[in-house]
Amino acid sequence: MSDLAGYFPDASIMAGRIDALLLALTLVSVLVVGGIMAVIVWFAFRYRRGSPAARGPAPSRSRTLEVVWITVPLVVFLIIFVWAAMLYLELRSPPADALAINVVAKQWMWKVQHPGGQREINELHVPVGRPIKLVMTSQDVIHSLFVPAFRVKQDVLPGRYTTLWFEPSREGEYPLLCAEFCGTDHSGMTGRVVVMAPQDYDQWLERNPGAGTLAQQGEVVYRRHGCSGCHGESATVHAPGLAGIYGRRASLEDGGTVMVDEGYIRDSILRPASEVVAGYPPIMPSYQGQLDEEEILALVAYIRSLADREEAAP
Ligand code: HEC
Ligand SMILES: [Cu+2]
Repeated sequence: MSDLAGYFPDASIMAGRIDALLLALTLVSVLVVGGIMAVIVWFAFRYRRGSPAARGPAPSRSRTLEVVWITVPLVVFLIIFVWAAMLYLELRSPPADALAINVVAKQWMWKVQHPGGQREINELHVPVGRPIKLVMTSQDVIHSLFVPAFRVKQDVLPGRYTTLWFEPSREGEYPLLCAEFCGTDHSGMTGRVVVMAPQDYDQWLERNPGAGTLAQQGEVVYRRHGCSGCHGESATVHAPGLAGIYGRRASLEDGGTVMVDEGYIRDSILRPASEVVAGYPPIMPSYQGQLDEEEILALVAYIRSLADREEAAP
C-alpha cells in the first residue's frame, strides 16, 4: 500500500509490510463489528414488539455451531499473531551490517552522533538503501523516537540503550517526532530525517567534519579520564585489556557470561561493581556523574573500534 492517501509517505523497506498487517487487522475488525451490528439490527427488527416471530424455547445446543465459532476465530487470530510476531522479530533484529548512529534525547531536542564524528541536532541525515541502526539514550526523562514515514517508534530511556533500525527506501525529508510526553515543550521536540542518495550522503559527511571520528573523540575521553592508567598495556594495575572485547562474551566473577555490547560497556563504566569480570579485582571506580551520555557513547565507539585491531588496548 503506498502513502496512505498521501498522508503518511512510505519510505522504508518495512513500511509496506507494516501497512499490510494494519490493513488486514482493520479489515478483520470491520468484518467482525459489521457482522455483530447486522445481527443486532436484524434481531431488533425481527423480535420487535408485536411481530409474529416464533418465541418458543431456543435450541439448547448445536455442536457444529460451537465448533465453528471456536475454530474460525482461533485460526484467524493465530494467523494474525504469527504474522505480526514474525514482522516484530524482524523489526527487533538489526542486520549485522547496519550503520550505527547514536541518538541522545534531552528536553527538548534530539542530538545525533555519526560514527565519523559528525554531530547534528533535530536532524538525521542517512543514505538511502542502507540499513541504519540507532543506538539511543536519554539524558533526562523518557522520550520516544517516532518516524511515521518509516513506521518505526521506540522509547528512549535514561540509564540504558534502546535500539531501532530501518532501511530508507526513498529519498526525501520526513518528520521526526517525540511520541512520549516529556514536559512543557514536548510538542516542539520535532525534527526531520533527510534521506539522501549515497554519494550525496558522503558529500554531506565531508562537508560536516567533526573533531575526528567518534572513536577518536572517545580515545580523547579515554585518556582524559585515566582509563588507560589501568587498562593500558604498561599499566601496573591488574585490569583486563579492552581490545577485541566488543561482540564477544565476557565471563563474570559470579560465574555467568554476558554479551559485550553497547549496554554492557556503558554499565561497566557507570556501575562497574554490578558486573565484575572474572579474575579481576573490583577496583574500577564508577564514572557516574563524571561523563555525559555523548562522552559515554564516544567511549563505547572507541572500545568498539579496538575490536577491529590486532594489538592490545593502548
Ligand atoms: C583503577 C583502575 C581502573 C580505571 C581507572 C578504569 N578501569 Fe575499567 N576496569 C578495571 C578493572 C580492574 C576491571 C575488571 C573488573 C571489573 O569488571 O570491575 C575493569 C573493567 C572494565 C570493563 C569491562 C571489561 C571486560 O573485559 O568485560 C570496561 C569496558 C572498562 N573497564 C572500561 C573502562 C573505561 C572506559 C574507563 C575510563 C572511563 C575505565 N575502565 C577506568 C579497572 C579500571
Ligand atoms: Cu521528548
